[in-house]
Amino acid sequence: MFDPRPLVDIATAIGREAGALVQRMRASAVVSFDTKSTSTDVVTAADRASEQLVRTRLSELRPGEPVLGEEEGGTVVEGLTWVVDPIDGTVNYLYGIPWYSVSIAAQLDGESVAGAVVEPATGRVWTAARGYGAFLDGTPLHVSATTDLSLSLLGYGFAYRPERRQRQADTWAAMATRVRDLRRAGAASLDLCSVAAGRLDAYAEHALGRWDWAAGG
Ligand code: LIP
Repeated sequence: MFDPRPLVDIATAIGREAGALVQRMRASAVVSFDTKSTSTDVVTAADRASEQLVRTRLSELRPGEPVLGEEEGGTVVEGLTWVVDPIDGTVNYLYGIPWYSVSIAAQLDGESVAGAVVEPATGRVWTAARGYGAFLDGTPLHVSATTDLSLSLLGYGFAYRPERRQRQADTWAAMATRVRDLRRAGAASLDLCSVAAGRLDAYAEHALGRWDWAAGG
């Protein structure tokens, strides 16, 4: 029977290395960045350096296995694909808000089977393996028992493109009177981990990148 746990160990080890790199770069005086789809969709030098490190280490530890990364692209193929967000929560990272991650997942035929979400700012590591549960620093996680939408704490997010943001804001407004409350923390991978830990009752965001949700989901 396929055991995904060794893939978690690899994702964790490489995620920690990349996390240490982005934290070192964060400590530098200036965080250099470019923009992508809009003037607010930033990519820092640390995003790029992190993805290059992850790709290099995966080629060493898992030679020949394809990688899909936010900054250098790639595709999900049949069989095993590594899905990488080198810094999820890039705007938080740019502003010095300590809620960002290095997110690495292994997907089998497009379905996540193993993942690690590393928090560089705190050193915390969220892990999961299909069939073996989810953990924060080795402690088992459990989702909340909330079943009533009106008593649910809902995590939410917004895309970068204005037209999509408006539709998301309309949904956010419509949900505001139907749930306990809303939270927008800015890193989907960690927000999904919060659901696993019962710190959010649910998370919703339209049109997330696969790299945003692959490990946290
Ligand atoms: C971010 C997501 C967040 C979403 C942001 C952005 P990035 O990913 O984690 O949930 O609301 O728009 O997509 O760009 O920091 O990797």
